[in-house]
Amino acid sequence: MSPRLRILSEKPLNAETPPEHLLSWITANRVFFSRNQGAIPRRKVDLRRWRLSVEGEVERPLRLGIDDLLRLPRAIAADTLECSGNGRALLTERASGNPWTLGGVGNAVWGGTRLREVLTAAGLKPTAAHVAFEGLDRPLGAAGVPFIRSIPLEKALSSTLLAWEMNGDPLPLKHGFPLRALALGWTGANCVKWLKRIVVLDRPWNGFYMDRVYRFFRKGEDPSSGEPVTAMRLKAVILRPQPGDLLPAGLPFPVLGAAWAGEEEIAAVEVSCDGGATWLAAELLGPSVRYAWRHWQILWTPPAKGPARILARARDSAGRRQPDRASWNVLGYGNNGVEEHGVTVTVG
Ligand SMILES: Nc1nc2c(c(=O)[nH]1)N[C@H]1C(S)=C(S)[C@@H](COP(=O)(O)O)O[C@H]1N2
Ligand SMILES: [Mo]
Repeated sequence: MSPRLRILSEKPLNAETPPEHLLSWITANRVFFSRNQGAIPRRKVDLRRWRLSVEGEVERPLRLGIDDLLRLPRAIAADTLECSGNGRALLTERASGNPWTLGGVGNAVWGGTRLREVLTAAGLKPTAAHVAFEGLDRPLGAAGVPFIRSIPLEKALSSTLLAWEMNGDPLPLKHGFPLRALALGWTGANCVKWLKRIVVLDRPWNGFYMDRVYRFFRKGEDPSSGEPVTAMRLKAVILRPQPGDLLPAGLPFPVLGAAWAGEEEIAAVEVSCDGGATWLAAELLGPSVRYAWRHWQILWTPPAKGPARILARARDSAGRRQPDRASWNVLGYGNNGVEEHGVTVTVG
């Protein structure tokens, strides 16, 4: 296993990207976080035998080989992928699940074709309403439930990619070789890896990974009554300095971070280096591309010796603001609290 990642669990493999590797616009494949509910296939499937089946509420069920996909119009998209549980370990009230801190996120340039091309080729019946995806991974645990997820047809037709390339390389085995779905701007759970089957449905898929998890619910509530996790939430994270770092007084220090907004764009990031008393507009860095994160910086000259608390907050193109505090839910999804992501350093 790569020593560059921080392992949260071995079986299934869950591992996060250390903050220093989140500083580049593209997250290299070898340091991209891994999140799995089941066992990663042991080896790459033989492409001569692999088929993608497209079935359900379609006029013409299809069985597509990789060559069939390569003949479809090509699509390339940058997409920041974040696990719904990223930031869970930063919540003040404990929530169950893997203890992700900052690194359950990464940005890649993905190559493939639009899901719309495949659905159009199969011909949608008027009853079509949701699109479900199933992978080749082996379920783990007593229940042995396969990771099947569905997304609304509107998302499937407007902004979902079927990707076989990641940052210019064939999709690595860990990230879904030979094909994965990417619902652009939505959390990782909506982006099924190792695709073997796409089923068009007249309603959402009914199963464990739709109804019991990936929903926002509170104690005592039925999980299936909770709102499903879809788009990634607006969030800014501080990548440098890190909690506990010692910064020299009187010397300018670039405070660096990243921010993302799901289907929206980052409009602004503000940073406070005095625990929220005063705020400065950060400079946005790098390419501005839909569905991809923005990096940002401010130059801060720490004044007096002692502890200092740094906070960052983002605003998006829809006029939304990042909340001061996370809204707690049983499975700890969507933590985008400004306070929860604050960093305390020592100026010395
Ligand atoms: N087949 C399959 N696809 C899956 C998963 C899985 O367990 N099995 N996990 C999902 C979740 S919860 C996330 S966050 C992303 C993580 O993608 P990555 O491992 O390529 O970073 O994959 C998604 N796709
Ligand atoms: Mo996830």
